[in-house]
Amino acid sequence: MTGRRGALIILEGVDRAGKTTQSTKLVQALQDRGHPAEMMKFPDRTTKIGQMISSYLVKATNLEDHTVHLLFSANRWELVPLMKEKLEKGISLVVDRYAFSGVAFTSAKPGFTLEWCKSPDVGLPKPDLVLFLQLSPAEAAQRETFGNERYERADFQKTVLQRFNQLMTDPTLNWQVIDAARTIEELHKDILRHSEVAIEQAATQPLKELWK
Ligand code: FDM
Repeated sequence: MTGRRGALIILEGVDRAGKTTQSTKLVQALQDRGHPAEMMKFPDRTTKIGQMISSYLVKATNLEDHTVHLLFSANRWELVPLMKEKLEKGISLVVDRYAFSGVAFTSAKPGFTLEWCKSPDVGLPKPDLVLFLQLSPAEAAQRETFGNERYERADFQKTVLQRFNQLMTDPTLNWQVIDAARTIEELHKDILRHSEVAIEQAATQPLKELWK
């Protein structure tokens, strides 16, 4: 590779923290500043695997818990060639949810360990930056009400937050916790600042593998 590679930037956080709004704003701001950037989101509901996941999330079908976990992971793996191609071309990817959501949501179900949940995602492209949009359950409750999809329940989301907190103790990853209880513009400024640092650092470093 001769040129600068793009950075892999992930936005994670509990529901209603503003991940989608912030991902969109970040891509626009990076492009405006001359950094090639594109947005992705997981699950990507447009693929065949993504359609199975989507049907499960809207409760049109039921899937066994291990099975759906592996489908979420397969949905990331099927996009890895495309992700690598873009990163190598110098395009930074801003990704709404990644393996961390995968682990946090499944391990919030009874009988699942963090280790088991992480294993199918070991070796995915390693993010250069993971932004965690932090919002307390009380603050989240003041925002609009949950929709009707699977997992959109306050008690379950509380356990998910605990699992995210466990994942964030991993020092091999560049986690940045962002206080999401502020205005959209305040959050955006913070997120943009962290992202520009990550893009600068990633440019001259090889892409690594997650949890390896
Ligand atoms: N989710 C998301 C998982 O359970 N595992 C995963 O690997 C990923 C990426 O799916 F409830 C959950 C998280 C959320 C739902 O919602 C997807 P959005 O609204 O499409 O982000």
